[in-house]
Amino acid sequence: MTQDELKQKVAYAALDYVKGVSIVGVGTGSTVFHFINGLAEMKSGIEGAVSSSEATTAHLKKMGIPVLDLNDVGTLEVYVDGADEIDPNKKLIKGGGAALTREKIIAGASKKFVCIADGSKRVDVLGKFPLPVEVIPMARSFVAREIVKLGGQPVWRENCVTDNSGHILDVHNLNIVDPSELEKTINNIPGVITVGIFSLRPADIVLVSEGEEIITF
Ligand code: ABF
Repeated sequence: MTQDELKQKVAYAALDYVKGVSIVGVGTGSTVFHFINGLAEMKSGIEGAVSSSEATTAHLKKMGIPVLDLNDVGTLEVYVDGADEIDPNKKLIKGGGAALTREKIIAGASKKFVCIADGSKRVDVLGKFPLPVEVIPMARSFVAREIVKLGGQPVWRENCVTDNSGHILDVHNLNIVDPSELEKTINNIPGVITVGIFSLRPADIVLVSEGEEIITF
């Protein structure tokens, strides 16, 4: 199977978790792209979706799924999203698609976070994938210097402006042994909008496609 077929397979497996749910939180990325297609196919019973990015909003609308404002719907039953890295404790690195802030908001507002990915995203220790950090543009250099003090090597993702008008630093060379601690530390640097470690609010269920198999943990 190609990587895209693996993404589609796991995305369709996640449809089991949204049966009977009227409003679904929807993440961003190429795996979620397939999930939205699946959602559109089984649309009966779905009132609408809360979207984590402009790209997801556009695809949801194209597939005929109403997009709702998080402020109008309260707590969500289920949020389905991908990840860039997943550790054995369901802690994640996200933000490769620059949608981390809205993704973290929806994860926080959801009772159940179902993470979907192909097997290549599994790691023992987070940090091989450069850690995305969204920052207020004027704080970019300051935040970068603070991150250097923590041992990381930040690289400005040039030509990337997020849906919230933020900039992204991709931090290389971090071996994230205590993800919750590092999440709090980076969150506390003035000018940081969101750090792409999802540890304080990890996934609740991870579905991973490995060949023909779907592994759940
Ligand atoms: C988003 O989609 C991100 O947080 C993450 O960067 C990405 C996952 O990538 P893909 O599904 O395209 O492999 O949820």
